Amino acid sequence: MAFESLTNRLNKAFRDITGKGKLTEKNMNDMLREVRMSLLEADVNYKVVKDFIDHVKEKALGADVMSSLNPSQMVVKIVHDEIVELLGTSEASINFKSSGITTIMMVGLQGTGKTTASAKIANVLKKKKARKPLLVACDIVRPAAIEQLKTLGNSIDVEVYSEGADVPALTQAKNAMEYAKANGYDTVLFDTAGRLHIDEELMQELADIKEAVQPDDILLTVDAMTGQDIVTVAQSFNEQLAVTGLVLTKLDGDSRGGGILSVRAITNVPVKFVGQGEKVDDLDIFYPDRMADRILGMGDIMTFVEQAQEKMDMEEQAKAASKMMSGKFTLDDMLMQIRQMNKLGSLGGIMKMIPGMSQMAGQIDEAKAEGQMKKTEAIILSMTMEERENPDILRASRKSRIAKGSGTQVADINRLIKQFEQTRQMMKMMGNMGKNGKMPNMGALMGKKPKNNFGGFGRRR
Ligand SMILES: Nc1nc2c(ncn2[C@@H]2O[C@H](COP(=O)(O)OP(=O)(O)OP(=O)(O)O)[C@@H](O)[C@H]2O)c(=O)[nH]1
Ligand SMILES: [Mg+2]
Repeated sequence: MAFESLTNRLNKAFRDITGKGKLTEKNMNDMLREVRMSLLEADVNYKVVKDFIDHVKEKALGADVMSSLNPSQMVVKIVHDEIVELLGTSEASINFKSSGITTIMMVGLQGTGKTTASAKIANVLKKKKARKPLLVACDIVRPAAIEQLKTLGNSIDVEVYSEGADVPALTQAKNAMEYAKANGYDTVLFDTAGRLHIDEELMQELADIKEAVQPDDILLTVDAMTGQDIVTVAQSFNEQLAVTGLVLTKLDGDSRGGGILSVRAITNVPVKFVGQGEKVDDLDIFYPDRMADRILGMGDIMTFVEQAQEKMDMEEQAKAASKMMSGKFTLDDMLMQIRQMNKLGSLGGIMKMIPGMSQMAGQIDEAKAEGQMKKTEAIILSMTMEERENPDILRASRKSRIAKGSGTQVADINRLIKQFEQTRQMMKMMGNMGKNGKMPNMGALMGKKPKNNFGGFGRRR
């Protein structure tokens, strides 16, 4: 299993730090040292490691982390995000031509998986993208190469174009384009020959084919087991051919993972696919965040990361709360609050996280509260922006329009407006108390109006 030891070491580093209640500069440095060692041991390029650690440090020392509810978890999240960054933040796909035939050229060193990947990609395009692909056997060097591609093509029911081993690859590539045009193919994949090392002859052959077929994508297959050498190989292919995407192969093997983490960072070429086995179905579109999850090992760590995300949402709430306390709270803000709360989970669960409100959590009728929130949301959504900003303009005719629009009664709207006014008043009051230097006791304030589910949450101390 790829990354196994990297995953284990990172997990240990994280466990050490999250086990400690408080984040100090020392235990953070200890953790980062561990992370650095784990990456170097996994054979990640030293320059990539250095930049990685610098970025993490910079972000971790920023005010955001230190002020957050659980700084240790936040640091783990930063490491996670930074790994996603390293792998490329967005999913990259095939550069399909908007009209005409899309051409994809596969290049790479010998045995890295070009032929297999050609068939795998053709299979994905046919099954998932409803394309009509044609495979072209441009490897006439290795005797069995044409047969190999034909066998693979057969198994996925994709035609293979070949004029045999005696016609130059370049000629065949050109003829294949004519053939594709004449026979209604919309995507042509060229499987090319590999070499043990990069040499001029190979590069010239590839450059000629490139010139002839003007590929929309030049995909370089790199074997995940290669380690750091991947980087050098990828760099020189990229310099000479301007590679548009990487296919990481043999990720099902026992790779240490280093090459994968370095190659994208150094070449800046996105990874488009990952090969995970010898069969034609063993190919995945590359998703950086999923790969990061895999490297970090799901389970524990992901829980930390998710919790940290929630904490960040809470900080958003705190910002909203300060707006509320200045008395500038509108129905639109209320809507945001409701949505934020829905994202966070059950009302009782949220209240438990808020200082001073945990005792009340048990008293809430969840189902009723959820229903009420949905109703409120529907009502606000039926209002115009102007009405949300200034509910005073709501007269009978507007109210009945809103009631119709939201499937509620005018009485519901009156109730909401009353509740909103109370919340706004209370917020203002709390804001003023805060100004006097006395922090209000949220629980006591809320306790007086247990029916009001909306105001006041999210304020941290
Ligand atoms: N386990 C595993 N094996 C793979 C994967 N991709 C390719 N292989 C195997 O690696 C070997 C080489 O694959 P090919 O597709 O023939 O590689 P190539 O780059 O076309 O090789 P040449 O044409 O000789 O340059 C074959 O035995 C494949 O079955 C993969 O993702 N996982
Ligand atoms: Mg091959």
